[in-house]
Amino acid sequence: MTQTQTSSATTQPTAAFDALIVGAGFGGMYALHRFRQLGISVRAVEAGDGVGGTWYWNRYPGARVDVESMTYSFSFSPELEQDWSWSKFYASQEELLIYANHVADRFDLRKDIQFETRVTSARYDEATRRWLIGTDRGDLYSVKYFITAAGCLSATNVPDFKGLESFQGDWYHTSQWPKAGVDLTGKRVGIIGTGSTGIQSIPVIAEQADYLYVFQRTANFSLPSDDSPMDPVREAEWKAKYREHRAAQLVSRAGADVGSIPDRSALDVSPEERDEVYEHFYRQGGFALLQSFNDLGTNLEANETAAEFVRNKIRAIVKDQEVAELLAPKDHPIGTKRICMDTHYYGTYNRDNIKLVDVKTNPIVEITPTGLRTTAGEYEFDVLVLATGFDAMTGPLLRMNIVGKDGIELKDQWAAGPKTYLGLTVAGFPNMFTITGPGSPSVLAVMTVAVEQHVDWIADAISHLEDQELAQMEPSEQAQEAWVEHVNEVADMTLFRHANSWYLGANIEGKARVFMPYIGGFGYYKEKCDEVAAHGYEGFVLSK
Ligand code: N01
Repeated sequence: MTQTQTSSATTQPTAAFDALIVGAGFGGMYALHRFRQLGISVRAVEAGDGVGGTWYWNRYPGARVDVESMTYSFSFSPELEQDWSWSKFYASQEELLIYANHVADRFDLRKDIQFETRVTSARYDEATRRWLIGTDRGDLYSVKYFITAAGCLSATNVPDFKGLESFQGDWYHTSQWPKAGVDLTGKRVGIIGTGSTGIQSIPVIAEQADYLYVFQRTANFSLPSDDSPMDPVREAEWKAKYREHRAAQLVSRAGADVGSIPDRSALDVSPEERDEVYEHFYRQGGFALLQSFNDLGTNLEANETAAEFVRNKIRAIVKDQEVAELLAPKDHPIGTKRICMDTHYYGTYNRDNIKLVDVKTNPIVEITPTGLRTTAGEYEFDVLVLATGFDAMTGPLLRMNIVGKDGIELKDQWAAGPKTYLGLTVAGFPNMFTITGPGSPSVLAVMTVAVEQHVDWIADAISHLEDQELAQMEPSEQAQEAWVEHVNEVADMTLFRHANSWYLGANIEGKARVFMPYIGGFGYYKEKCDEVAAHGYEGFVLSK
């Protein structure tokens, strides 16, 4: 196994490893731990100065996970599971970052992570059958295996607002929030964006700021999330039965052990009974409401009953009915954009220091030195917050300038949308593995479960290659096409194409509209991956 320091001439590799992992979020951390066990030399490269990925970068006020903490944690170490205690049902960003750091310390990960280093290029060298990975620190690593764990929502989207550079106050993108925090006391704040991030941060910012303008282009559905402390009884039950819960997660639809699946349509019951069912699940908080009936994701008429139930909740909470109507989404079925989870979001609009500005009807014209101008008027504020999201899924990969065999650039290969085999590999890019890549359940599954499944599969594939003394593995075009077709086919069975979402790349100008994650179910997907491996890596070309 190679781990050598070599010369530092610019075109010569500066060091060689068997595997290089991009990113030290949850995926990269587990990959590092798991690959070390294979006895290969491995290095992780991370742009931040610490571990944690999403939870390292997204320090905006109110940041919190939308999956129950007991579920959203690593399963690879039963000792870790037993030792760790979450203080809340849904952990805050702060607690998740502490957890990530605990894992890094506990498994001594930091010594193999190069922090404050961003991968800027990756080129497959066919002569040596190795990847050459360049960084913004001048490294040029030669590696056999190139593993991307760069996250699905890590490429920040700062829209090209006219005049942004002229703004005289401070502006922040929520995913690059300063570590020291931002004191908004006494400040007039403007926030653009009402996705999950905006919806989580608006109530917290409104409490601190003197005045808050919310610039909303599209209203989103948000459901209340449970902010209560961890129930010791529930924690004890999970800890006693962790293995059973984990096994259930692995065969589930979205990587979460949610109990029984409903077997009836929303249209099979009376409106009164339906609303009672919705009320029951709404009170549970989180995603539960979307699992009230079996056809909310596939039948527009059924979906509309749930959407209207939530709109009525908004109308009941928000006192000003004009504001309520603006906040009530009417342009997409509920659940076809990532559902948001909030704490007192709608109630925040009853405060007297907040104003909702409709920038769909009256679009933003420009950012001015003192605020922002729409086609209807001007707004003055001291601090601008951009909660404008990400170039999702493909963004983090394409920003690395990846070049495969025959000099083919990934950005060209994916110009009409990403194509992968199992969301794990790409034809023409041998020995490159994409943890939670497009075409895998990724953002539609609990992330910790999704990354562990991918890392385990990749580790087995690497073991196979090493044991058989094989030089490379890449999917055949045919296997890739068949998988892409299947990914599209299952997406077409749902209502997801009815929304202009980042799942489809619709939030980025010029980006191809392709439904990127795999929606056929995590359990089925895992089975398929296992089957491919069990059949000698069916669909792959393995070569000496
Ligand atoms: O980003 P988004 P996000 N002018 O893309 C608006 C995960 N997450 O960071 O919809 C005006 O959803 C844009 O408007 P529109 C979760 O998976 C999870 O909020 O394009 N507005 C939209 O309102 C989530 O889905 C958690 O019309 C502009 C907003 O900015 C994903 O991350 C918490 C604009 C962007 O919303 C992304 O969420 C947070 C423009 N030019 C995030 N450009 C939890 O776990 C954009 N917008 C709880």
